[in-house]
Amino acid sequence: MSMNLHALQSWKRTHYTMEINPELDGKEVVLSGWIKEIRDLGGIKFLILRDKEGTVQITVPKDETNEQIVKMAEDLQRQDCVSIRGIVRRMEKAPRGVEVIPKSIIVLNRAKQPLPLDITGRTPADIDVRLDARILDLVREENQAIFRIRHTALEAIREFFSKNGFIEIHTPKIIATATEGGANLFPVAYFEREAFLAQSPQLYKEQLVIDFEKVYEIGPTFRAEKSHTRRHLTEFISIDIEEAFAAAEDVMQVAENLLQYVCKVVNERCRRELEILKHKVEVPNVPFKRLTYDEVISELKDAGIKVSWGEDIPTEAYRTLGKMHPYFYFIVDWPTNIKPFYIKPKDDKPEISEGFDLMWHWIEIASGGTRIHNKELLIKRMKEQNLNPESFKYHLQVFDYGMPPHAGWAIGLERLVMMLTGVRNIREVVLFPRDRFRLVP
Ligand code: AMO
Repeated sequence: MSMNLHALQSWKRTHYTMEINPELDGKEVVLSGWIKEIRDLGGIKFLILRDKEGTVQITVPKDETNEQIVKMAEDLQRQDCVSIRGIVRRMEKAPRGVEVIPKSIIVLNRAKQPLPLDITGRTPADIDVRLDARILDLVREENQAIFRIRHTALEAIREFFSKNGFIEIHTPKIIATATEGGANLFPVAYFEREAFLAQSPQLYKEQLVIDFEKVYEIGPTFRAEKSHTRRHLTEFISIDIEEAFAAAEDVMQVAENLLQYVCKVVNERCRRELEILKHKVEVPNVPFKRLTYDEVISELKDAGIKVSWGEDIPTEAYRTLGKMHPYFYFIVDWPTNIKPFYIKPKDDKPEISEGFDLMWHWIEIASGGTRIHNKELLIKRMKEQNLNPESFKYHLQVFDYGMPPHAGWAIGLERLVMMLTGVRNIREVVLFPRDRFRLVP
């Protein structure tokens, strides 16, 4: 049947699939969506219709249905886009105890067969095949669950920050100088000049505490990250906070309370999604364990792994540490020399910093710390890290405007969503992931 716009008005959807229940028995409804599955039992044909809410069974009893509808149903294929007008029927044997008997069907668009993927997910495909046909891949129930959990986590995060007096900011993503050191910056041709994609909102969020005191940003960050692992992306969403008149311990409490809240909310609001993923989210108790860098080194030594003081902790060592400390824990008191220039050295022991990392098993979820708010000390630390203070001119001038003591952190959203969904590859929780080798689609 060909459809003009006027005709389509009378085909306006009356219900989403999940609103179809046995109480609607006998009622006429209009549903719109995509064919997910087709089963033919000879005398009877079952179509599973999917929309954004879920699925419902469309049943075509061939001898009771008019020939034209039977013929149309016979021609339907997976992922065809359709509207169906039909009568709801209570049916114990059907999923959720209900089915819809079609009176008329319009095909809004046909999907080209064969599809590159099994949209039911029963024939598993390699992740690269899936990502190449990502739009089709996202139709699968598991992916719908992952992105609903991601959505709910973001909703909870914004609720938490609003309740706790933080204001949401957006800082520029095209910038002139590196914030996390020059190594993994993406250069951009910016008219006659060279610019970079922001690695972090670090400097802007620090500056903005003068105006707003408590700020947060949820935004994209870019890292020319060569590591091709299951937890590294070249573009990810960073959840950043910065707070005036605060030190590391204050913002560590914000982080643990936030994580506890997000776990609680996802558990409450995403029950169905967690069931689909067969995943349990444990709501952590606060406070989280706080291990010092020295304690970590010594625990690793006892486990037969040598890390010299002042060195970063290698991935393999983290894996061992994660086994000793399942779930969340902080690592505090890092050597100053392996933390960024803006992290404050301890007043009484400057070789140790007020920086921290927040770990989940063996994966780093967040890092942050108390910042330096004294301009001279900041310049000294820049020089010690071979950075040129001249290129931070605009940042440094703000320290003449009454910079308060402040602290903050950043959580990687995708690593958080890995934790909430139980998936093991970070690419699974990004719609269109970007890594060392993937730039399309
Ligand atoms: P850092 O560089 O540790 O800190 O980043 C913060 C958090 O972001 C996540 N993350 C990543 N996620 C996916 N792919 C990557 N390549 C990647 N790199 C980092 C991690 C990490 O803990 N400015 C500081 C934060 C601060 O001090 O406020 C910063 O950017 O979860």
